[in-house]
Amino acid sequence: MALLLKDIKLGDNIVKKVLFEKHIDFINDYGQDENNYDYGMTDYLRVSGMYWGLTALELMNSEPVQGKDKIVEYIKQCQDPQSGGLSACIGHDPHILHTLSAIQILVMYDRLAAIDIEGVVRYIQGLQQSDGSFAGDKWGEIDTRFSFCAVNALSLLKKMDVIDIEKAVEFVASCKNFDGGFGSRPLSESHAGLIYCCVGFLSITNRLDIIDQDTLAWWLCERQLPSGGLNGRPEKLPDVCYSWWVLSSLAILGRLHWIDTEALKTFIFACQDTETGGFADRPGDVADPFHTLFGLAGLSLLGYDSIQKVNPTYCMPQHVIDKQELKPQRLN
Ligand code: GRG
Repeated sequence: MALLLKDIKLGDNIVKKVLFEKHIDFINDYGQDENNYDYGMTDYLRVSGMYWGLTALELMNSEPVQGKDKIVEYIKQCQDPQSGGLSACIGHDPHILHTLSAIQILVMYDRLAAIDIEGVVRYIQGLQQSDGSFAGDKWGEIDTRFSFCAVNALSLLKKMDVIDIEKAVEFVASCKNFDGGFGSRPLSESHAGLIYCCVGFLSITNRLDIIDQDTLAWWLCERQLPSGGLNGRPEKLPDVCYSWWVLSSLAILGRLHWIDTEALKTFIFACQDTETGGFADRPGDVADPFHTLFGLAGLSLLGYDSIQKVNPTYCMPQHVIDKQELKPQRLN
């Protein structure tokens, strides 16, 4: 059966540069009005949303207008004193994803001392299961995203020794598919987002050797469509966020040059909203901080001038990772 190729057609008037000022204003204005309907509706992802927006600002060499103290104070209030984990917003249950996002922000701002780090370490350690996998929270969902969140956060905290790394690697290896990709659990379909998590996990644990490197890099290159954009799996539309999930994986595997980088740059430029600022998933859609971070981070990997260099494993500015003296594995 033939595969269906879904794609979009790019317009003619693409602005082929990054509209820094507009994007900075867009991020600073986003979600500032606590009485706004959208503010309440995004409670469940707030701390991760803060990581997307604040990292985007850092990559654009800018600082948040509301000030770092206010941000750190908010994060502090999201820590659950009992479990040690952090939640998406004040009063919600803790989750490993928001725990990672909080750690990333605090490391970026050099403010780790603001929270109970021992509590965080205990929380993450307690989420590891006997088969090496990690649950996202106390309710027990298992996913390779959470394995990545665990080693990402623990490596930033220099506490990798509290988990069973060998077992954790065994679980991620059991999620590898015939096409070289990885899914969320054993036998789950390969998906570029999960591949980033597994490749990132293996670069932190120094085990890129378990990857079928050429097969996986081929699968990742197959994600590029005639528009230049990348999709996350076969028969899906391109989305600017895959400029991160796919490209960072290729960068870690040392095969960034296997795709048409100029065509991808044009696609990313086309996703900018030239009126409101910010990037959307596809040209003409509504912009948001998630797609803004991953559009900018993708351009950083492609060497765009005046965007900070981003680390492909951590999705944080390279200078922050250097300061932490972290050297995730990367192939040439
Ligand atoms: C530190 C950057 C960073 C991330 C933390 C949570 C996490 C780790 C990574 C998420 C990776 C992931 C699964 C991304 C994919 C998100 C997405 C757009 C899924 C939808 O996929 P499909 O195939 O639909 O169902 P579309 O058409 O949207 O691609």
